[in-house]
Amino acid sequence: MSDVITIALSKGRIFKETMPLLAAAGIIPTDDPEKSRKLILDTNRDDVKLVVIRATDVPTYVQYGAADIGVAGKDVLLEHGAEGLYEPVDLKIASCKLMTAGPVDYMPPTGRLRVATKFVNVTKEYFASIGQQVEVIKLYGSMELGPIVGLSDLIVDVVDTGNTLKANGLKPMDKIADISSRLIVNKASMKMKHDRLQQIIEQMRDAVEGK
Ligand code: PRT
Ligand code: MG
Repeated sequence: MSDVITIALSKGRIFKETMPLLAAAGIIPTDDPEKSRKLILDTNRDDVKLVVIRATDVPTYVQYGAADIGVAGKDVLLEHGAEGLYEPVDLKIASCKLMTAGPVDYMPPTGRLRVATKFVNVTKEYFASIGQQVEVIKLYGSMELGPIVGLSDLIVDVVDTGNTLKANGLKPMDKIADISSRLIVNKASMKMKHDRLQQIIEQMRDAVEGK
């Protein structure tokens, strides 16, 4: 039904931290994503549904209009490219840093630097921007293993407390970007469902700013 507003979210920290902001916009899910197997959650509003998907898929759903709006980490948006998306509000949730990291006793290799990451595009751009030739190795998770098993010299990953790096004998090195989650909006939806979307955007923005 084209009249429905669909909001794309991932489980976990983004879902948890987005709930109070959605509540401020008068939207409350009637299913719990951690308990339910449903991928489409109903809300207190007949015209609003939530789709709960992988964090990295959120920009894709919104880009193609499968969801009208969504919440995605800036890390995911940088990697995706954010084509066809508006990014009207920094929600200031799920904050962390996108960083390079390496062994605590890191020594640069004599040959070409190898970097393991799930952020292939961002990593290539970053090292190009500092004029360093690298070989980027795509992984889908547990990047911290890379340097331990000799797969790579460095990794690029998001870091919050740094405890995961430390527990694996790694240290944070250079910051690539400060990260927080952003509200993203499909450009066509913004025209077609303008008034209702604008209201949700404004109410979430006010909630972020503590108004
Ligand atoms: O889990 P899945 O593969 O489905 O996707 P995901 O890992 O991208 O999703 P999720 O829910 O874990 O993260 C969603 C978003 O939260 C990310 O895109 C980031 O924008 C943001 N975020 C904030 C983080 C962290 N903080 C964070 N600490 N995402 C991941 N982490 C990881 C970190 O890489 C480390 O492995 O959590 C672990 C603990 O971090 P430390 O530094 O506190 O030890
Ligand atoms: Mg995760």
